Amino acid sequence: MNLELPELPFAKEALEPHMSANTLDFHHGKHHNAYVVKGNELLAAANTTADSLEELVTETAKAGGALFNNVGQHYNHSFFWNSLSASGGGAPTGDIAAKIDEAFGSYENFKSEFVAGGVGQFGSGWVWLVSDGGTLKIAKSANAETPLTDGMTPILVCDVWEHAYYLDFQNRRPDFLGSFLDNLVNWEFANKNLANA
Ligand code: MN3
Repeated sequence: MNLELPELPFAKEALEPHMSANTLDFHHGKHHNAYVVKGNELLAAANTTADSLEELVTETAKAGGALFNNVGQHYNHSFFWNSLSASGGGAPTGDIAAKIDEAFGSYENFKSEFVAGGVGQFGSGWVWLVSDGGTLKIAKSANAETPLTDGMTPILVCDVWEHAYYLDFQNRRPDFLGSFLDNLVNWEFANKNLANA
């Protein structure tokens, strides 16, 4: 099995001014690419029978270490690019809208909890919307960790490592998270994941 850097599912300038082409050049072209290159180097020396990325994440998570760190980062970043859309942001549409109301009371409550989750993730990591046995929840993970290995189904993710927002928002992580929800979040992707949860 080989890791492959996915093409961004939008033009590099398409998310401006909320996420700049410069941020994507570094974040996708350098940070994510480095996990792919290093992951493949380590995979060449590893014995794995996994035939999907999700299986590989679950398998390598058991041992942890450098291979998992690179594979997990590849999975999380690939999921993050799909969580973004040039025509995204704002209140949810489709089935996810009712599921969010059911779990959080309202979209406004969901928004506060998601932003608080991302702000409260100390240091580097991720804030997720997940389905846990059919119920939507906010989850946080550090570094390469992912709620996939806790048996939850990821629905959406936002990267809260500084490299995700520093060029556009400097140290203002809460503003970045608010802008992710207001301008970029891809509800179509969320609905697709919900349907498979
Ligand atoms: Mn990142």
